[in-house]
Amino acid sequence: MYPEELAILANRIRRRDLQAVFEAGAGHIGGEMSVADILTALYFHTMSVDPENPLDPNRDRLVLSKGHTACILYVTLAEKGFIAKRDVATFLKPYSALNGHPNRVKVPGVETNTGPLGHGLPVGVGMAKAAKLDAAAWRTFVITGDGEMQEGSNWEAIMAAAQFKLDNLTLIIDHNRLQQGARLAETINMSPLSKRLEAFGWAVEEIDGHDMEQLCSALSPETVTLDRPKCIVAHTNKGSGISFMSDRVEWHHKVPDAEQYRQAARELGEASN
Ligand SMILES: Cc1ncc(C[n+]2csc(CCOP(=O)(O)OP(=O)(O)O)c2C)c(N)n1
Ligand SMILES: [Mg+2]
Repeated sequence: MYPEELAILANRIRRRDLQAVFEAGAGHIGGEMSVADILTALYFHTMSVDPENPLDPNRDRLVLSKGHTACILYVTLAEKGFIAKRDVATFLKPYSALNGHPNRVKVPGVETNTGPLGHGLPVGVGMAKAAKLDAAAWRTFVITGDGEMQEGSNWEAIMAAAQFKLDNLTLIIDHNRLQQGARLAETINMSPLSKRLEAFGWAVEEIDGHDMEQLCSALSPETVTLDRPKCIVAHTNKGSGISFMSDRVEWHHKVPDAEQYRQAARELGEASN
């Protein structure tokens, strides 16, 4: 898929996510809008996965460590064919497989359960190490939030990945500068993330996390450095694509009312034309 097509698809995924959160009356819409382009690039450009064979041993793996944004992972998996599109409407409903955090037992395509922040990267390091032990070619991708990088477990994993020379591991940090109730800069300031990762022995690339061309290039195997794990610091906007949510901390967990929903849908609709 070309970058322009990917951008249109990402926008459709945003719209479906918005509708699901509105109808469910809960979700993490800000962080879902910020990660939409990253997920779209991974599933429709970079990763080798087969919805007909979700447990193919040679598949690439994605761990969405910022598991609170599960809804947009479900929408993306539905677009890719892992789950039925009509099932997205069951998000958060009783007996639905589509819970507030992703569950690998319930949802095909989900590689590991996430939700408690700070655990996806350690799991991803284990996956990448396993591939190395098997001399297998598949790659592991992990997406974390930037606030999530305050969790100490991530830094143990970062050290281990460098020690194991895991050049088959790519960490994408969704760097939207906001966490649950505040800005990172006012909580524990992680900036500059790139220098920190470099100091730990990683190859680092900083990109605009809403630019499909930059995303595709940074995710491609040609831009991997031999023997080094890679970190993509993706500069994003929480609430990206919806003017009144963009870069606003309250939209971490807020749900739009009917009028806000109509306006947001209008803006996303216009952006795709
Ligand atoms: C260990 C742990 N502590 C607290 C939470 C509650 N929580 C859910 S989302 C969130 C903020 C995450 O911020 P960030 O990682 O920047 O994600 P994003 O901005 O992409 O939504 C917190 C504290 C959690 N899920 N896990
Ligand atoms: Mg954040």
